[in-house]
Amino acid sequence: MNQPESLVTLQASVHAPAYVKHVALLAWVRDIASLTQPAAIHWCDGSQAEYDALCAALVKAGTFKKLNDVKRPNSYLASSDPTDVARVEDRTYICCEHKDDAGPTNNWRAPTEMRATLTPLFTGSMRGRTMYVVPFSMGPLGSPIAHIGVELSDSAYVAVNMKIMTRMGKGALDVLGERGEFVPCVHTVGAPLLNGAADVAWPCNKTKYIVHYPETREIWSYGSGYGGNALLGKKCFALRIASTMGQKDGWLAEHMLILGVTDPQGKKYHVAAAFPSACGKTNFAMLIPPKGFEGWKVTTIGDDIAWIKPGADGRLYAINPEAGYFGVAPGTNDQSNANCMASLNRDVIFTNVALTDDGDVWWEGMTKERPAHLIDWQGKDWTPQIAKDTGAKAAHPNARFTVAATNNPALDSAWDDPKGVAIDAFIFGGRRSTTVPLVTEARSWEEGVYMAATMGSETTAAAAGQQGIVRRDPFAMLPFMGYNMSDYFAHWLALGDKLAKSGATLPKIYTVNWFRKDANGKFTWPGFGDNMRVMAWMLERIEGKQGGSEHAFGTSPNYADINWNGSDFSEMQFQSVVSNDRDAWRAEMKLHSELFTQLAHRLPAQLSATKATLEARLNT
Ligand code: SAT
Ligand code: MN
Repeated sequence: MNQPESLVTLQASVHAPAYVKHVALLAWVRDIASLTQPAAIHWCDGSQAEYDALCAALVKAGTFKKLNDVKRPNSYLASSDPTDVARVEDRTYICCEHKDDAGPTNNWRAPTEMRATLTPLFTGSMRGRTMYVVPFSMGPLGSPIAHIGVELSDSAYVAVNMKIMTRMGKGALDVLGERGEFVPCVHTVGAPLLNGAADVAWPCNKTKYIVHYPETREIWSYGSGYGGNALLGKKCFALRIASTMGQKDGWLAEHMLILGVTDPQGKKYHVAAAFPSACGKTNFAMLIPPKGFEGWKVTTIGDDIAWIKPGADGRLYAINPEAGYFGVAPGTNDQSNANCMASLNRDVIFTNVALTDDGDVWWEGMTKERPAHLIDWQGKDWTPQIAKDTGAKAAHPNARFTVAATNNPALDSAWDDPKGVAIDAFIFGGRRSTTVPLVTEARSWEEGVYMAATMGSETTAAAAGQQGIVRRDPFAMLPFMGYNMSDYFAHWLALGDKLAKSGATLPKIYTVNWFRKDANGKFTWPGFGDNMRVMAWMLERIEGKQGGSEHAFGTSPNYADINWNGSDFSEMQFQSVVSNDRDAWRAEMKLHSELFTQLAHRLPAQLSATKATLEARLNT
């Protein structure tokens, strides 16, 4: 078939392969190229050959080091600029027409104002660099739950990470066809190479903007090459933009892992769990049941993001929109997460971990014995003595691995199923050294939404800024909400209402806290595999087969309600992780009040009513 002449001209001007037939895509690529003025355009086909060639080019550029191919085949280490190591929440913007629609928890600018700020920054921002056209599908190719995006980026590091993290390349363009809808994502490191200037290993800019226009479904990211700032399919699309799509179309985009649990009788459950960044989602998603839980099996569907839609049967079906894991390396070891360690045996991109003398990687907590010598994440010599004297970390606390889901030995057989899996329980957890008990079952959907909405967590290295500060992190979505937080609570309440009215059984809602500490600052609960004990209690509760004690906030297990096979966790220790201290909770409720004051403008009345009921219970 002859192509219309205009299409041929467009393809030629943006160097598109002949298979690209989407006129609006071609026109957009041309427009962004004329704005950012790259030296070349590369259309990513997503092939292994392309991945290998880009990685080789990154090695040549000094961005990657190839690791010892015997110890860690086909793997690389990237060391970032020391100022570009985490998401930048204070530089992240939701730019909708009305400030109220972004709500008080988001940074807001009017779209016209933000465009006026960004246009000069993006003008010529890719000069001297290649612009990669990165088409990707969030979700299984062609799934009715999936959506397509195209990222234009001047970073080859982004292109290769997107290959692992998404279904990237020609397959996504095939789904898009000639007229399909895609979310346009523009990313530049903001470091044009002028007059043939030499490049640096990790180009970036002191000025950073991570910008979302929910109404036109666009993402513009400037100045950072790192993680969620630059891999725009992840937090920017799959959470911030997708949450607004879900609000409009009746579904949920959540910061949740998804796992399958099969009991010894062969009955399979699916659980979705929300935790803030760097609070153990990857570990929980790959959990290996402990001694005493023979016959139980946990399998991974996703470790970070869930897209959840009501099915015709009234149940909630979840897919993992991603295809890989961008997980925290420090603390990962054969005890904490053996499945993860096995996933990392080959085909990995590490960012900001340390390099061993034999060309492998190391991070704090990887082995009991620390290596005698390393090159740290900033390229400096590191020894245990230097660490002792200066406090220098071998790996950055937010050092990451990027690896394909298919490397995970515990991958669930349905992980790529376009239908998704039906969710039986939602879990919400924060990182709290005090106050919040190990596990609580909400008495109702509303009470569960209240507990998720008021969740607090101590901040981690996943975001730039002070660490260890308790902040409210509703649904673990504070940094990832694309619209007004109060409207989001209302969306959850309305969805529950609608499903209940249809006669469906709603998933049960639980809150957990693996992170209570004792007087010496040590974690009391062993966590990791032992979290299975808590999960088994939840699943037995769903079956109506397990007891618990009701308290002000819901139902928690008694010591005897938990399976302690193979554990020596004592009843006294258990009491110290499930206890509800009245004074601590009164102080906590004040923090809920602060949140509700902040969100008052559109806060659903049911949540204030639930709060009043809980407070009355607390005071009796
Ligand atoms: O950098 S990411 O946003 O991808 C990781 C995280 O903070 O969860
Ligand atoms: Mn995350």
